[in-house]
Amino acid sequence: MTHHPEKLIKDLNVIARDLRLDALEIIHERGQGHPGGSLSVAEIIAALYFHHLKIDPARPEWPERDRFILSKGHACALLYSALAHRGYLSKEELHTWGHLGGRLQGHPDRLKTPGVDMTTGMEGHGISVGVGLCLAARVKGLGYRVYVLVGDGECQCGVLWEGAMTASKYGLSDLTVIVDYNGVQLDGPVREILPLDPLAEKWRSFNFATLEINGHDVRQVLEALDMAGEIHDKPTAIVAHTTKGRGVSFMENKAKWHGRAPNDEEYAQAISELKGETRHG
Ligand SMILES: Cc1ncc(C[n+]2csc(CCOP(=O)(O)OP(=O)(O)O)c2C)c(N)n1
Repeated sequence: MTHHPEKLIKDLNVIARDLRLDALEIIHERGQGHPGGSLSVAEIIAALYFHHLKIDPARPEWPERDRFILSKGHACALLYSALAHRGYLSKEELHTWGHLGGRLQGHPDRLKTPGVDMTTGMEGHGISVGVGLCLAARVKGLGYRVYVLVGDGECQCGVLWEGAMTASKYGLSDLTVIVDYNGVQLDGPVREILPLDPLAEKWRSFNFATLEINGHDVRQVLEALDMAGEIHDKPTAIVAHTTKGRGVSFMENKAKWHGRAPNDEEYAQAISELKGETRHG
């Protein structure tokens, strides 16, 4: 496994913070969006887009590029922020999110936004498309890998497990599923609505190599992604324990902040906390 230098970890943590700031800015500006599930995936997306993925922003359709599917498409404020920081979009365009006729739709649209590999928003389907992309790579002899980020609430969708079974049937070792296990879904805690535990065992029983990590620890994220690359006979699932609303005290672990934009006062408080100026609660 590669050793990841301190500087890389530090840089990725700064990027994760910047992505949170930008995501909240555009959610606030637009007056809608999904702060909770965007804030929970900042380190995962930073690690992927700013280190791990084999991508080239100048060639978003490069056939050999790694694919990333944000299956929990409602968290696209964070993804769009990453695409802007990584050079797929300008910072100005980031502020056109949701504009009629614009390239940044309310949920990710593969046909409109450079850097988006699957149109998502209806949860449950990212793994199945990821399976198709992996099989296509085999047929075409292309050497890319496919990463699918799913929500824990999303793991309640039956169709997700159909995709998982198929990935396992074909031994798709180029597929890595990352579960954002933040414990909260749209209207309450996952364990109360439809419990998933033991989640890692579920993935193991579907014949995935399965790792459990702290999804806010950039080093653990990078190491898990590396380990997935060393498995050659089956797909990998990374169960990443995270906090919904991570970094903003009054949003953390609150279903209320699943799909609601902050007002001006809440936004100012959130930004000051993310910048490390204040922390309430
Ligand atoms: C098939 C489907 N059903 C319902 C929804 C509406 N919906 C949007 S987000 C969400 C909750 C998702 O929870 P989770 O996957 O845990 O997302 P996170 O907590 O990470 O934001 C729901 C039910 C949807 N997008 N797709």
